[in-house]
Amino acid sequence: MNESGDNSVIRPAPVEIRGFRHYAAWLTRDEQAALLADLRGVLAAAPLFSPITPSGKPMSVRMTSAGRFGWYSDRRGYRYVEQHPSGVDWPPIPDRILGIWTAVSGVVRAPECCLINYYPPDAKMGMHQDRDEADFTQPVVSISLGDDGLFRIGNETRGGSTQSLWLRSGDVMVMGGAARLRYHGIDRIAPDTCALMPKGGRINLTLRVVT
Ligand code: MD3
Ligand code: FE
Repeated sequence: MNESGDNSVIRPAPVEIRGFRHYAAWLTRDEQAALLADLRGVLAAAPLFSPITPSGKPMSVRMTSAGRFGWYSDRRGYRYVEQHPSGVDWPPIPDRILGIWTAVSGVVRAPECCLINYYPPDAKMGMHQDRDEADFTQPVVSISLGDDGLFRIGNETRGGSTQSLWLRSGDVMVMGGAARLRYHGIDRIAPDTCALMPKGGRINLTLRVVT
């Protein structure tokens, strides 16, 4: 029996990069497909939308959330809100996703937000910090599905040297400790690098404790 409670899968050991723990190919192909099926249910209840940045431009990444809180942005700024823009509560975080948090996060609190980012092949996400949460001792866990994404990790302040790595379908990352406040972003997606999703693109799930 391994950490995630599955006795038939040998899980890779993580590689440490600037304080991030990168578990390459943590999820099997079958688990990725099952996760995608779970997400179809979430997306049916809470469809993807294009957040507007405080500067007034729509983000190229489309988003939605599951859990008590969802991440939201408009002209008034970035924040967590308790309802989807349609007015409905965010759907619950699927159990399979909570199981991944339990296996890798190393903390006892449960995630309160599962942000679902969908990257069409031409989308990117600029360098930023995740600092809308109340407790930075709680890690962030990220799960990648679909096409490869070029992830860039910097420092706790803007600028300085950065390191890049490709995030592939089934990879899991844990950002804890000093890495929690590092600048990071997605420079580009490599189109048609994964057959998991019929129309291509990349999905990233980020699990966070918000309060
Ligand atoms: C480092 N998402 O949603 S996941 C985000 O692939 C975000 O969609 C990217 O950055 C994506 O905020 C990167 C890796 C990640 C996620 C959260 C972090 C790295 C992080 C929080 C703190 C530090
Ligand atoms: Fe982020």
